Amino acid sequence: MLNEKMQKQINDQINAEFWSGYLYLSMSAWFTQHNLPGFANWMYVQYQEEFSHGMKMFRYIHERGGDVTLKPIAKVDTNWKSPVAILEQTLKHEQKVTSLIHALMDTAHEIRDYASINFLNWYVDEQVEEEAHAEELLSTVKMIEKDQAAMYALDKELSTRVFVDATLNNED
Ligand code: OFO
Repeated sequence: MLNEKMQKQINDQINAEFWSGYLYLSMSAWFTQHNLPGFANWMYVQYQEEFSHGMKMFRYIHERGGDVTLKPIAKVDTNWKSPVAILEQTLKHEQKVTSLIHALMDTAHEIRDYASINFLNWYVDEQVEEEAHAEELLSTVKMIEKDQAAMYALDKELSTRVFVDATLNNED
C-alpha cells in the first residue's frame, strides 16, 4: 500500500509530467508555424515522452493499490521570440523537473519506501538525459541560429527522432 504523502506527491508529479507534455506540444505547434518541421517533430516526441512519464506513474500508483487523482492542466506559453528562447525554457523546465523528482526521492527515503526508491531511480536517470539533450540542442542552436543552411540541416536531423514509450521500459 502506498503511503499517503508519497501518493499525493506522485499524483502531483503526474500533473507536472502532463503539463510538461502540454508545454512541448505548444512548442511543437510554434515550430510548425515557423517552418521548422524537424524541430516540431522533436518537440512532438518530447510531448509523447512526457505523457508516457506520467502514465508510468499512473500505472505505478495502481500497482501499489493506490488512487490516481487527475488535476487540471494549467495553461502553457504559446509564443516565443526564437528557437533559442524555446530551448532556454526547455532546459530551465527540465532542471525544475529534476528538482521535483529529487523531492519525490527524498520522500521515498524519508518513509523508507524501497519500492518507490527503486521506481524513482528510472526518473533520476531519465532527468540526466533530458537535461543533457536540452543543453546540447540549446548550445548547437545558439551557435548556428543565424546560418540558414546549418539550421536547415539540423532541422532535417531532428525530423528523425522517434518516440520511445517509457511505460514499456523497466517493467516485468
Ligand atoms: Fe518527464 O522528463 Fe521532461 O519533464
